[in-house]
Amino acid sequence: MNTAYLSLGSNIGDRLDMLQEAVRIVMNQEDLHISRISSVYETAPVGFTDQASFLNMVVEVQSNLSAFKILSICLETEQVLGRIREFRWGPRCIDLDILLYNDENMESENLIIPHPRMHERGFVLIPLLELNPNLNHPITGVPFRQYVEEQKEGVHLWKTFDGVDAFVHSEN
Ligand code: X6L
Ligand code: MG
Ligand code: MG
Repeated sequence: MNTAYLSLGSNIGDRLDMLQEAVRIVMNQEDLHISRISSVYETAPVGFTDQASFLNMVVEVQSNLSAFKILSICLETEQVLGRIREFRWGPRCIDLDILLYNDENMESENLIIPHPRMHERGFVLIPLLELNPNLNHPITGVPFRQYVEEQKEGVHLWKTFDGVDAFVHSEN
């Protein structure tokens, strides 16, 4: 069994509903189980800053699937939810990224793991550390909690749910 962590983000439309729909689609895949979800955070946009604030969260996945198959599930989920890519770093109704796949380090044309900039992004690190405070960066070996110190700005706890089922069934 493999453990992966996925980062989810939305800043267009009903942002919470988009996160919920994405989690529902992913958890309905065969041979893949969402074991835990982080709280939802409201986060200031980074990269391209002149856009709406995001809701971000991280989910922990258990699966026998390869990282490539999980990537295709992420991209298909974005398609099903109607993602339109207008420009790099621009607004999106839903984004699903693979952060970690076990402690593996892989670089191929369309997939790099660990996610190359994850240790520079508070909106990724804070929800990830909520799920697993003792994770180390698979390449550098540095605890992620050491990277997060200078990146807490603009990341605010928005809502906590009592488990995966409570999250996907919550009405808003
Ligand atoms: C210098 C240059 C500093 C580029 C930062 C950071 C670029 C993050 C892209 C960067 C740079 C990104 C989200 C977001 C995006 C999200 C929040 C990206 C890709 N996605 N901001 N910005 N949440 N809060 O999910 O992550 S665009
Ligand atoms: Mg992203
Ligand atoms: Mg992405």
